[in-house]
Amino acid sequence: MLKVGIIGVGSMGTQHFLRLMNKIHGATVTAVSDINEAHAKEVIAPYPTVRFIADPIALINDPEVDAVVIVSIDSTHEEYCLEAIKCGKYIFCEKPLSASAEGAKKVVDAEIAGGKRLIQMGFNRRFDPAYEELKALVVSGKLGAPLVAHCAHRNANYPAQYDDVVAVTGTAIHEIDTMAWLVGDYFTKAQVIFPKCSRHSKNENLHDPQIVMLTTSSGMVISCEIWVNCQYAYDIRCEVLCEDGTATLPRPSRVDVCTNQTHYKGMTTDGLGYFAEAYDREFQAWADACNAGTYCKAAASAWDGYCAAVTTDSCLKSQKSGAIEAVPLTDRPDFYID
Ligand code: ISE
Repeated sequence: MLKVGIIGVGSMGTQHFLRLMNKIHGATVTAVSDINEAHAKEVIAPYPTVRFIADPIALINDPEVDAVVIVSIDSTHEEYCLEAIKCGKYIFCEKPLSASAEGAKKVVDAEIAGGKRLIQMGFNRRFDPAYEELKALVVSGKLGAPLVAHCAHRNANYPAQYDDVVAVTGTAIHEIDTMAWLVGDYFTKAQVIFPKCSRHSKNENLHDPQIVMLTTSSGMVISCEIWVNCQYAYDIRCEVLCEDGTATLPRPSRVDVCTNQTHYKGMTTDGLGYFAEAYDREFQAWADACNAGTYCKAAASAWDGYCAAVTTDSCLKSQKSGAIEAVPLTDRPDFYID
């Protein structure tokens, strides 16, 4: 049984906690840490075997913790990954791996120096059945080579502190990792374009929506619309244009309603619920791999986390310059080739 320590039990961390306690086979949570002690104690109260450990570094070093799930605020991920690598413990790290490409590189270098792949990144869409089907079709070549993709990442409503940086490092990063994985290529150029700003944008530090344009090394162009206060629902879209046809991510199946001369399907605002199956599958794959003493090949590695951080750094640069910025990636080291 894999003994897991979780750092951060906000809304996503709490869901990961409940998932590991109730759904995932071969894993259990033994300890939890959070800056909000009262809240963390409420979350674990129904589970008397789970301890609260105030200091995340102590949690990582605890002998009753074999593996660490990092769901704390983004700026802490790098430090906790480095500590867990030092302890030789398995890590499930929510994105981003670090707040900067430089920080992400330190984590990659530490993992390589330790000689064992310990990190699985929480890029959940790699485990979403709809995305898996889309990727399988695109890479099969049945539609010819992919040329262009259009993605949309829409959140209904975000807290006022959400800004342009998080729009890239917290939201666009999903499109960045997903599209690199889906088309099996990486980016050489990135640009962020600011269209007219919505009146629902909650402060002057957030331009909403924005469009992230990515060019891959084969010349494919990918547009990612990032709209975090779209108001109407959580909505994820992806259409890939190939030489002989197009492939579109299916919408979640919902009841088709006809009433009052109107025809509609409901939508949700709950992003965590939208991808619940993907989260379940990525955690089961993680627990199985850790219990087998290895890593999950289907999941994103620390190197993928680093590539995403290099790309988000270029996007942040472009938000300021308005220009097309280079994505300065080097070749994948052998350590990360499966
Ligand atoms: C958040 O951090 C996520 O991971 C969600 O999947 C995404 O929809 C949201 O925009 C991010 O802030």
